[in-house]
Amino acid sequence: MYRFKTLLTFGQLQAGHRGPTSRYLRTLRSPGAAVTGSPPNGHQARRGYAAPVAAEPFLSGSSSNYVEEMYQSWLEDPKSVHKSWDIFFRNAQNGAAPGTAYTPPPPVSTMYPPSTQAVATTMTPPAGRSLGAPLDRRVIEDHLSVQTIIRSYQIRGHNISKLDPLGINNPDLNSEIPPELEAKNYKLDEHDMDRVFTLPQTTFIGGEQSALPLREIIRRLEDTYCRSIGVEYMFINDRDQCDWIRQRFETPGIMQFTKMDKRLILERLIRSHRFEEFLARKWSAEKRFGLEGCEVLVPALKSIIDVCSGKGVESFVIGMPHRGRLNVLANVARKPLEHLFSQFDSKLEAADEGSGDVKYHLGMAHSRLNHITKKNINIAIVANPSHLEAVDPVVQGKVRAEQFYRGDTEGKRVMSILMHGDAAFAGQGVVFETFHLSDLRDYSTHGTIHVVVNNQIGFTTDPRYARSSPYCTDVARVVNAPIFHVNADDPEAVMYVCQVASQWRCTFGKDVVIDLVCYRRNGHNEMDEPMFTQPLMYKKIRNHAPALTKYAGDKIKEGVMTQEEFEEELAGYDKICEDAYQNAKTIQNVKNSDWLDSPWTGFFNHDVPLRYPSTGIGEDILKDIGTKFSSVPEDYSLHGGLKRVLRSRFDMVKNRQIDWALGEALAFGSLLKEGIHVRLSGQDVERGTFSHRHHMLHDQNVDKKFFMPLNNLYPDQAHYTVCNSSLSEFGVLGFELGFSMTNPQSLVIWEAQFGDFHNTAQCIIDQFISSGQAKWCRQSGITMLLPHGYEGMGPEHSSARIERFLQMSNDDPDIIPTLNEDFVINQLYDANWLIANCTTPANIFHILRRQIILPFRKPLIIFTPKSLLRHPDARSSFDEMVEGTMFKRVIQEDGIASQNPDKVQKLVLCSGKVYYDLIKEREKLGLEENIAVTRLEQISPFPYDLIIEEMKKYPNAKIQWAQEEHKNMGAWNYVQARIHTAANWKRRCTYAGRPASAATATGNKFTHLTELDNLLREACNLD
Ligand SMILES: Cc1ncc(C[n+]2csc(CCOP(=O)(O)OP(=O)(O)O)c2C)c(N)n1
Ligand SMILES: [Mg+2]
Repeated sequence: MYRFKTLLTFGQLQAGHRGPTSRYLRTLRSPGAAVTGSPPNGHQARRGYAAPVAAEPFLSGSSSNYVEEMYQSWLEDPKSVHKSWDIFFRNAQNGAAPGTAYTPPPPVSTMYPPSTQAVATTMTPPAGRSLGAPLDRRVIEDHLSVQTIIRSYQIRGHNISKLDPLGINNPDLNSEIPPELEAKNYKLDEHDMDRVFTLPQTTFIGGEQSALPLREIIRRLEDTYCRSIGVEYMFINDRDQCDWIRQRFETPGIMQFTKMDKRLILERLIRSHRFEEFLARKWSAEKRFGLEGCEVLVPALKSIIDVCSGKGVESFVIGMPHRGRLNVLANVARKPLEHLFSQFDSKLEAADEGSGDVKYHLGMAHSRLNHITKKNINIAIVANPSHLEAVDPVVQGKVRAEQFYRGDTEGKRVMSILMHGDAAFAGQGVVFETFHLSDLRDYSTHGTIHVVVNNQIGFTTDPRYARSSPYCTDVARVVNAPIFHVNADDPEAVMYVCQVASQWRCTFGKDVVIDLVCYRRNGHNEMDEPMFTQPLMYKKIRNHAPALTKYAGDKIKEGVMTQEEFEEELAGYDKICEDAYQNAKTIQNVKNSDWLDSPWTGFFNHDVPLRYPSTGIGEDILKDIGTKFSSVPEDYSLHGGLKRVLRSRFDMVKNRQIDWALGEALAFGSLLKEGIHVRLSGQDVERGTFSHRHHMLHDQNVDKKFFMPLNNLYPDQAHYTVCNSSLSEFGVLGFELGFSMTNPQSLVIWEAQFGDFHNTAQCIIDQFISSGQAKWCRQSGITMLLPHGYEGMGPEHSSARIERFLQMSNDDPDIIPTLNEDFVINQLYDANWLIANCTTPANIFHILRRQIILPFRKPLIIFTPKSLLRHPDARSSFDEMVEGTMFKRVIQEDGIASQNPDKVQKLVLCSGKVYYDLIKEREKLGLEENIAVTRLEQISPFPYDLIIEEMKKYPNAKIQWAQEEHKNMGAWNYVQARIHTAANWKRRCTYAGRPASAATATGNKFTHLTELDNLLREACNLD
């Protein structure tokens, strides 16, 4: 086994080597007749060969495939191979010294019994030697060479395929010919071209034939691997999958299109082409990021949708960048053209809420009949920001959610299509993160079709300076996705590749990449001059006919369509555009909600007035869920420490008390009971980073045996998903955001390991979460749990950067909203997101429930504690959670100070765990009568009503904000302005906290404690 592996590795290494350019096999080609023979015997792949084969001088590493096949045959039946191989394997197995296992074979006449002469004749000897001569070492060597040639084309043929429509670039950034594809390296010459060779089982080029002349072998390999399609798949470590691909590309004559097929391609190409022309004509000074140079994208996508719809897919979720987006919206998703065209009108006012977005970022959702399959399909194009590739994980999350709610466990009914630019696909790390979700149990979407619009340029940057990998698609190799490179000027090759990719996705449920090698006819946008930076390329493009011109010319010649029909088609589509253009003029305003990618039909009941909800539940339910959550399951051998955790939970429940973990679990459990799906995702969330959660109880003796209490509460409860994610923030947060977009009746939570790690997902937070509703009218209840707190753990792990979230909150610091009975709910409704820093388990229970019970959805950011998870004072009683109770936006001082408020000299406002430090210090100094400490639990939107009330209660008190974060961080900047506004600018709020700093926290324990001491002293200072 080891030896064969060594050989294979050596062979692959060889395949990766590039040597000097010289004549290669293609130059030897000329037509040759095929020779028939019996197909090679099938055998089971089985390894166990331990002889020192690699040491044999006549075996090069690249012969391994052939030798392996021989060896497998020999293992099954020693007579099935030539006697020389039989002797060789016997000698090798008996431990012959390197170089001595090989014995020259006997004459061919003695090799085969008469009945197998047909096979024998396929092993034609070299020129000048008669058939009767001994089948010598040369014959074997030549056969091995042929096997290697076949394998080399399979591995490297794509490197020399004709992919660039302009004929100037190499999509793999290398113009050299791989040495494996050079004849001189095989000791074969023109004389050998008509010799017949047996084909190995690893090729389908023979069709019905098992042997072919070398000339024909090479011709077929060239046809398959070196024309308009470059198939890159030999890195896939699954023989069946490789065979599946080989069969679909190598089988002679497999790429066939009927006249109807070709007509359809042409019609679709006409639409794609003329759409851009129409826009260019009507709005010549507008940016549209046109598709010119890759018009084939539209028929390509339509072909993918046709095939997958035929295989049962009902819903397609598409993520795509700017390039060609308008065309795809119009011609693939069938956005009404008048709506699209109206977006070009600068005089239209917005008719509904939201600040909107530019037209090439907007999304949409549409249901329609697929005319080819006659089935109904949904197509959603997900809205996205400029940030390239950021939408990838969002699309995947949305797809996963759709699959989940439909019970589509294998992704047969919902799928994603992701489009990419060549520069972005190679350059953006989130692409890699998204690929790594593709095969994970709770994140897989069971195969995505990726389509790269590879126009061989990124804005002004040449690919040679945009990536270090040969192809822009190499990132996909990490997940063993086959990659089909194809020349976009060959529409039929493109359609074929799309069909195979679609079949692949529907057969294997795995990702696949289509690399449309094309060009960009104009500058990056239509206003951009490409000749500044790519003069040679653009001189070539200027003289390069569009794909439609070439394809139409060919097809008219071929009789697929007459010239008149072609012109009618053009005129017909132009008229459609012109009519829509006229209709667009009658549109008076822009409706942002027309561009929603995830409409929640039935969720919004506008007849019911908005109401702030109670979120408490019956004590019996609290007790029931609490007990089930803390019971040791039968038949599970649990860790002793875990049993102790469960026992202490059990005792708390008995005493009508909860800690943090129980508060969270009771919120989840009660929502699950009410039919709300809860999904908690993030790094190590199942146990919890701080070992406080334990939502999966692992058996100590049996692998993969675990118990999930929250999935075993009630028979008709909703499903609870808790999943440890890959070590990604950008990808996983994007994914969960996408998941949250599908069904408003679900609580979707992403937890950061430590709050500060969210900043590697900043783009999802800035571009999607904080502004998604304003830009795209899209609501999301995505909930982020960000562990936060200064506990002396250093600059990282301490701060979840509260200040950043608050800075992006949309409530005005200078305006007190009208304080009527609807103030609270209206304030929540108007907010772009909700930000909280809770100090009690009851409050975390309520805020999680409020997320679902609110009649609308807003992202929720919760700064969650670390030390408070086990703090003896951070406990709540069932009394704070029963019916009639609700989330406390502010927890007012309720101690001694509150009983005699006039005497209070200072009102300290704070948020989060510092509260516990403050009251301890106050107690230590005996200032309970003098200082009131009030907690802001919901920081944003700012609870003006309650803070005004609290400040009025202590008319003689100074007001101070105390925080453990540095002065330029935490909530200070946000609350200062609002506290002043709440006080009608009549009372001043001072600051107690750490001084401004560049780093979020000190790395020095002593400094940490000194700083804490100072801030507590300052907060309790009454001078
Ligand atoms: C994350 C990010 N960085 C930079 C940009 C600016 N930008 C917009 S398009 C573009 C080039 C994209 O090239 P490519 O991915 O090949 O797509 P193409 O425009 O060629 O279709 C760049 C750098 C961006 N939009 N997003
Ligand atoms: Mg590009």
